[in-house]
Amino acid sequence: MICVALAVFAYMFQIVVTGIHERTFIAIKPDGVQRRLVGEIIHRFEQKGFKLVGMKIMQASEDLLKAHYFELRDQPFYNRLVKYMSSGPLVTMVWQGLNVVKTARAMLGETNPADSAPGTIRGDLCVEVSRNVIHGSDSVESAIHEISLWFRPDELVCWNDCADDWIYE
Ligand code: DAT
Ligand code: MG
Repeated sequence: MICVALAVFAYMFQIVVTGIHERTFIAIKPDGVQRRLVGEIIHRFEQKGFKLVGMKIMQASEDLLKAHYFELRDQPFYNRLVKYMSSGPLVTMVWQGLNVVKTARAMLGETNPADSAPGTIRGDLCVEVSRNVIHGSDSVESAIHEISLWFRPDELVCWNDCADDWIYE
């Protein structure tokens, strides 16, 4: 009985205090898919120690992309952005782990590849801001919103990661 209570407490502690169940929305854009960068990008997130809990390949409608990029609707590049993002398949994913939102953004690099440090995805794999191969949520709130926009709850998989004990203390 005490063991069960301790296990439940440890689980709740992990969720509430350590935040290892934080999730972020990542999309490999049509240029990333066409340029065969899917494996390279997934490899980086796996190597880091994050857990993949959702993934699909899809061609998104302009309506979905307009909802996704709603905050940018007044930008001069908005229409071109929606056209490019809907022009071919995307690989959409949900990754989970401690501080995954902030860390994924650091792994992506800056919005403009020219400002992105070597070692980041955009710093290593692309050249121009309008072909920057990958999207990542910019805050925990955006991540929650974007995951609900792109995935149904039953498309996300909760699985027991044997590596967790070697990634988290
Ligand atoms: P990020 O994708 O780094 O979160 P963002 O949300 O400001 O950047 O913009 C969304 C996408 O719009 C970005 O990944 C590429 C495109 N974009 C941003 N600034 C642009 C610009 N000045 N010209 C063309 N496309 C741009
Ligand atoms: Mg953004």
